[in-house]
Amino acid sequence: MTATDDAATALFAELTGQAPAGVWSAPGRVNLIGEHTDYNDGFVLPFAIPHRTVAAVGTRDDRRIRVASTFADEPVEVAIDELAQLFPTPTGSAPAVPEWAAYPLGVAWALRQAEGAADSVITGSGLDIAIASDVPVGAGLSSSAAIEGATASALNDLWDAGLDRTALARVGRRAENEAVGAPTGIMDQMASMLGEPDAAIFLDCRSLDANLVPVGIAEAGLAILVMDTRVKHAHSTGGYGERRAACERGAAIMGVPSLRDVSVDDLPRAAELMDDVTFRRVRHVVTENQRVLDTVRVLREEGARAIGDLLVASHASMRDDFEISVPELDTAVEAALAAGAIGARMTGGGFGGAAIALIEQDAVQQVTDAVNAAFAASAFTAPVIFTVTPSAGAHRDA
Ligand code: GAF
Repeated sequence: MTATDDAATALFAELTGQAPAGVWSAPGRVNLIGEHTDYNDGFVLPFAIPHRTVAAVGTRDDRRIRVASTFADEPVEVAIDELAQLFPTPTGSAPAVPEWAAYPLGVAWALRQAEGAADSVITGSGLDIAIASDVPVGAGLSSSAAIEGATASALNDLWDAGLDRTALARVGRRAENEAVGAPTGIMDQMASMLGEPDAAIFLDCRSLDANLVPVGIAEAGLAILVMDTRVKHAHSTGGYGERRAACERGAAIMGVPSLRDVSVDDLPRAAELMDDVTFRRVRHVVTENQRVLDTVRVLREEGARAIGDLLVASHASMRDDFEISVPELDTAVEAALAAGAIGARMTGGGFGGAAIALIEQDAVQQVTDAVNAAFAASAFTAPVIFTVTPSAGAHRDA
């Protein structure tokens, strides 16, 4: 049991006066490379991080669900049969429950309708769910997918739904899209469900075929540094949806179902057919897909030390073509590289959040100091900097 397991279990006891029937957890993620490619049916290469969200859950016999969290003042309680009136949240509206509660309640709603779920989900018992987490919120490290993964794993067991990990990832994504109202892809949920120690997940977001790629970071004497800029972002508002719409526009102009079907060789024709902004959005996605494929090949053939240039090119493409970086992210990347990082890039949806740097293990302090100094020189809020290693996906802890 971890400290976060203990926090969720203590909250459950405070809420119910009892011990939970079980404790489930799911991790956040770092994306090594492949940004904004998931909803374009493309390729991504994320890995699960050691930070986890924990759900301590027990059944109750009145067909009501109560959710409580260490980061909310009050629990939220609804009747199971009311879920279908609460969700889906109409496009552009706020959820009918506090946003944090829309994640676990949205999972319960989506799981009851999931394709392939056993009929027992319809008669499933009421639940008390107590949530604790050490995944930083709003840092681009998928705290949302971690809540969804922990809750979906618990409900899958307690309601005997019989869903596999990919189906549970789909449940989480549906909750995020339709209950919370964030138009995200499926990368984060798949990373949180499928993570394994020492491996990244090479995911084809069209087929959902997932292959583990050993990253060998520690063996190569390297480390991955996360630099959380503390610029908060949210994907239910603004820029994320606009980028997604630009990608759909670009695919329509090219006459293909999604940008996955556009290759680097098609880019000159794309440049002739569309306006400059749409073209640059398309060029990011098309070249980023190729960079994921190249990174997987280089990792397998040459090892982690050889992927630095691909990470740097990915960041430049997000900064210049997709325009989802912010000055704090650029500063973190530039300062890390100047201090000797092998590669660095922002990770996640952008508009804030975190960047990662691939560095020598013995350079952790040097790079940390350099990034802190660069933030201080620009009068930015001090970043939070820590190392991560690829870790296990969702599981039952107790
Ligand atoms: C966010 C989304 F949730 C993912 O689906 C993905 O699109 C990512 O941004 C960008 O790669 O994390």
